[in-house]
Amino acid sequence: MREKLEQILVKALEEVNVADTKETLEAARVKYLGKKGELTAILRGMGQLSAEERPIVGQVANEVRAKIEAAIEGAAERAEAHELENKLKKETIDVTMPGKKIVFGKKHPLTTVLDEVTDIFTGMGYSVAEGPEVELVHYNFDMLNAPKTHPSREPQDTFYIDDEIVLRTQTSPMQARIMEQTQPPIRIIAPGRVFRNDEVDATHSPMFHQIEGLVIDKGITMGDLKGTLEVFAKELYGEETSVRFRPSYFPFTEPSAEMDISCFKCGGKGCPMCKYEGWIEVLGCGMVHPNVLRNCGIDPEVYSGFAFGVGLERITLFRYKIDDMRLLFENDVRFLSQF
Ligand code: 2U9
Repeated sequence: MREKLEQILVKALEEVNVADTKETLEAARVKYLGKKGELTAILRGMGQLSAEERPIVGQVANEVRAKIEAAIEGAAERAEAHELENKLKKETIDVTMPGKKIVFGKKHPLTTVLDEVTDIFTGMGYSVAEGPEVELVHYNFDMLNAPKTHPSREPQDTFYIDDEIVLRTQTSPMQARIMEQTQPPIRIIAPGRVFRNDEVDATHSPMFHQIEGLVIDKGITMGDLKGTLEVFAKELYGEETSVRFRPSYFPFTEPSAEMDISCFKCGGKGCPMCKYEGWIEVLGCGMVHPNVLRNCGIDPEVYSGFAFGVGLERITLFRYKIDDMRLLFENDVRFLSQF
């Protein structure tokens, strides 16, 4: 039995000495010292030995176990160092290689212009309000003084979810919600997506963005409207920009107007950009209709206000001299990264 033990020791040490990974060492440990290992099998068979032999063989077996364990421990340290060395070799970085180019993203032109418009109005003390794109007919039309027969209510123009719910056609419903919830003074802009049942072409899209503004307070006049929107136009298109207001009609404002800016390309002389008119239409506006104030629980005898609506795509196309709105929605990075 003693010889058997020595043979096991020699074999185990040979195996441990050549093992160079944690896995092969573990396999050797299980093979010799594990529950079903060779050394354990010998210890189990010791019952058959005579009383004199048992302590001697027991002592040798313990020495063999201790030697194998010590060898495994030493080999484990070597294996770890060896593995680390291999890993470091594999992961060597060649600092002379050229670096990988990092491609930085850019803001979409619509986002850039929206951010600029937001800066202009928050600079004048406005807050930004956002509301639901799927809206009740009540807020989208009824509260805004739109007659029951108004053509914009027709399904040819508006996307209906059911009789009472639409995809909003303007961001005005949001402003009606704000007026209903809060008492003046109110100074907000409401940017967001709006929807119209339109065919896609160079100047139309069934989804576009609007930025609307609303100011309600005591003593607000058309003079405040004109002054505010002139500051807006000059900040967005340059100090040399002039504005003019033409009478118009919206159900929710009275009087209503459209604002033109002097052509930024020809300075007002006339060119293809402004169709030789010298002026370019940029937004609709007006004094909030007393019926709208009343609908929202605000007394028109005490308060007055103005509102405006700007098409974000339209002002972005002008801003960057892009001639087709579809380019803003195709998401071709080669095109978008120019701005
Ligand atoms: C409330 C009351 C009044 C918002 C306004 C416009 C004029 C306007 C659009 C036309 C096409 C902009 O370019 S467009 O997308 N809008 O012309 N919008 S006044 O008036 C409001 C808003 C909310 C409660």
